[in-house]
Amino acid sequence: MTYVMADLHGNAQRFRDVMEKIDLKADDTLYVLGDVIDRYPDGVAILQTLMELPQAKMLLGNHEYMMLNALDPQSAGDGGAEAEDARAYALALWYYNGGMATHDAMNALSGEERSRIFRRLRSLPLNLEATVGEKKFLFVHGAPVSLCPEGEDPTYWAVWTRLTPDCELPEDKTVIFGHTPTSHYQFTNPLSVWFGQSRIGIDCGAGYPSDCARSGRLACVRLEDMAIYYSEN
Ligand SMILES: [Mn+2]
Repeated sequence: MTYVMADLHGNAQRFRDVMEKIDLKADDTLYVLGDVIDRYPDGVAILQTLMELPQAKMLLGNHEYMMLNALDPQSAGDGGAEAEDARAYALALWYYNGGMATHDAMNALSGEERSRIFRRLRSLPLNLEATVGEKKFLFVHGAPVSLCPEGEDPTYWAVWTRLTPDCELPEDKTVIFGHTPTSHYQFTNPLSVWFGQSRIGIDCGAGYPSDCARSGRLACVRLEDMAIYYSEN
């Protein structure tokens, strides 16, 4: 079976809850469409779990991208004043978006383990494709990289862009995306998976605070039959 989830945002309780429900088998595949880290404190632990899980295939999200830009020695630039400014800005942007809890967890690791995590994150794809039965799917965090306008940075574009309900998308495929909570497309509380025109939004706000007026949860879709599993609130 083929499962898809996105935007876990460090929420180990919601992740565990959904993993128990889907009860992943050795020949299943679990696509995780980015933003495993930040907001809740367990993002690094979930990342480590996914790195050891042979069924897991992960995409880069804007939060992993922010962490690389803020911490990865390979993103540090040449050490000049301009590079230092860019680094300081990257850290501020990351903290503004809930990165501090992740930074604390990274600081508690050995340098070797941090390097292993950076290496894995740097290697993550921006999009993935899969055929399930007769249906073709394109997995993205924010948007299909094939639509990146000329002159824009493809990584930045793919992880930060928000899809609209009617923007043009590659035909003949269903695009499954995270990044933009489904409350942008429909009013439901708690948030639910959104089915649009050849696009399915699955970020149901697992990163929302638990005392938020709109309650978030982690969603996982099984593509063979479109069964949806939600974390309990
Ligand atoms: Mn995102």
